[in-house]
Amino acid sequence: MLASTLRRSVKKNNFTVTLRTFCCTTQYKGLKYDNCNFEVKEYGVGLVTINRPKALNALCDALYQDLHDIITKMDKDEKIGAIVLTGSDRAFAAGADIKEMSDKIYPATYSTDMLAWWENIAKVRTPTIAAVNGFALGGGCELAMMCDIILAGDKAQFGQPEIKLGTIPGMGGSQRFTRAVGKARAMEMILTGDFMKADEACTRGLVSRVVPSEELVDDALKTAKKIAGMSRPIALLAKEAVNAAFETTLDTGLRFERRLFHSTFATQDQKEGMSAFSEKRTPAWKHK
Ligand code: CO8
Repeated sequence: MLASTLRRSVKKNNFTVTLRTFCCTTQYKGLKYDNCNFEVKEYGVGLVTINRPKALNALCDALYQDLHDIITKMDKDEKIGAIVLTGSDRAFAAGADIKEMSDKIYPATYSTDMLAWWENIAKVRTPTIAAVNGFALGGGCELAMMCDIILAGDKAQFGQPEIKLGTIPGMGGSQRFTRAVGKARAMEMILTGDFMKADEACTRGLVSRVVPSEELVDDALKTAKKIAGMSRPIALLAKEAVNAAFETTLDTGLRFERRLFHSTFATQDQKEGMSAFSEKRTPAWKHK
């Protein structure tokens, strides 16, 4: 009853505001974070905006807790089919918080396995898009690379400048950056600390597309909406298949892909998708 009342008001009134009200009546009610903002769009997309402007969105521990909390909630929400993570026009994130890190000593970094928890963001099963405007440096670049797709605003800059601080990437930069752009360029970037502009990042395959920075978040939301409009279990299988390419030999990966492909025939959505094609209509996914 409540939902249908709200859905009616959507047609007459302001789309986003009304639906946000609907979302706030569920598991997101009253949630507020110090270091990020979020919205749940009616079309099944979660938008998380890193918000620590004084430090160019530097990734402090409290920011991790906030991000992890909201992204985990969204990941568990069966109404959400894609998550967009973004920052500000000036910075997606300018790295780990240098001031928070500077006094740490080796035994504590090792015994707490410092930074290992950030890998939880890469383990999210829902498809994720990083919408990067401004700086994505150090941990910020690594966080973007934990997402499934990176879209860049035309003024975005990527880099792993840890060497200038007397340290090295610690959250995947030496591995994911190298896989994305190849050894020679990754080596040059990581050894010099130089930044890479959006166009080059796109040419080298680090980012999927470059768009005018003012259109970036809308573009990312549109892409996320398209993904969220697919069958949820099939999208998860597709994501798992692509990710396997980074972990296995070609032969094992091909077999894994084929097994996942076979498993799609156990879903109602495969029947629906193929029937809808034959009947020249839009599929009505059951997400089963
Ligand atoms: N940590 C803490 N504070 C930061 C950071 C950071 N990474 N980056 C910027 N800030 C702060 C500045 O200290 C400054 O604060 P204040 O006004 O109080 O002095 C404010 O943000 C604005 O910065 P700037 O005045 O420097 O702005 P500019 O436009 O002149 O320069 C830059 C922008 C080029 C981005 C510059 O701020 C910079 O070089 N920042 C550091 C970038 C960097 O080295 N990043 C890598 C950090 S190390 C790292 O990420 C290790 C990875 C391991 C995993 C991380 C897990 C979280």
